[in-house]
Amino acid sequence: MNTQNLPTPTAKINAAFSGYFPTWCPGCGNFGIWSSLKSAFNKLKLHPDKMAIVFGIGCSGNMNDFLWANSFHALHGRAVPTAIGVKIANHSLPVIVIAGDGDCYGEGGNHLLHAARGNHDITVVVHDNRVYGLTTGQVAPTAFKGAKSKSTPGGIIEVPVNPVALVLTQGATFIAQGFSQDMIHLTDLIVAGVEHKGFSLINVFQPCVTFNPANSYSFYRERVYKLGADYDPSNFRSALDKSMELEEKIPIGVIYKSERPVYTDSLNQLKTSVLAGQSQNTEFIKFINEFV
Ligand SMILES: Cc1ncc(C[n+]2csc(CCOP(=O)(O)OP(=O)(O)O)c2C)c(N)n1
Ligand code: SF4
Repeated sequence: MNTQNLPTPTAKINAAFSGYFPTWCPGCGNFGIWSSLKSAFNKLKLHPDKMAIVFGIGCSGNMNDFLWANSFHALHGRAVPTAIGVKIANHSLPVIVIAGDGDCYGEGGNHLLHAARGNHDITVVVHDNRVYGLTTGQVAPTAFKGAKSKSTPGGIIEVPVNPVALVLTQGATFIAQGFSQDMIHLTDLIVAGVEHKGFSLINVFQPCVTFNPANSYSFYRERVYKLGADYDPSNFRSALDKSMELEEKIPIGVIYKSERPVYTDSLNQLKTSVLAGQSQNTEFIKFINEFV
């Protein structure tokens, strides 16, 4: 790779393009999410050094190479707990997770609900393509009942995971849904999610044009509708009702927003300074060295 193409780290440059071009299939919905994230980070004036992104494993997680920011490519299913660790180490940093539905709702599902319970102040952006893209087309947790895939040739038996209802009932304080083709709308949702103090989930409908032709761009264009000004996202019951709109018509926009203390606000150790800058780290290093 020609490193001359990389952006120079000056104070004027915000988190954006890394200089590496995506390797996704032509037409993949990940392109729209990538563009929206870059626009959102620039709108938020987030310098790459002043934020942290944790990526899952998947086609979605491969964005690690295409965005320029402090980042960590976590194990599959472990992006959320890694992000929580980063946030506790430096709670002044905006921390964002970028991962697939397999990563967040399958192998990492347990972590997601506990992140919501704790109101950990992280923003989780899920590429919901209803399939395992990177491993070439096995069924994912959000696939519709009966969906056929490489791993379910006779159709999936289980009902789909409902991400919005799941995190809503576990205490998430910001929940939104977007569509990767509507990039301006998605950019605004990402900005709002990062600005929100507390756990935020943005579930993004992302066509996988190679392994999931059933949930195509036209499938979503015919079904998604934007929540209007008359919708009140602070109403838990309304949000629960919206979370049940899964197939015929699908709401996009901010579905739920509320406020309660975030996890790190309750830790006395973090009252004076960020953990990463505190002196006990020296003791910690001494402690670790006893085992080396
Ligand atoms: C611990 C672990 N389990 C399983 C895998 C294999 N694996 C890699 S990517 C993936 C699924 C990716 O699907 P998803 O998270 O939906 O992301 P996408 O590729 O669709 O963006 C799996 C099962 C792995 N790498 N590590
Ligand atoms: S396999 Fe699907 S999700 Fe992965 S890059 Fe191709 S279209 Fe995108």
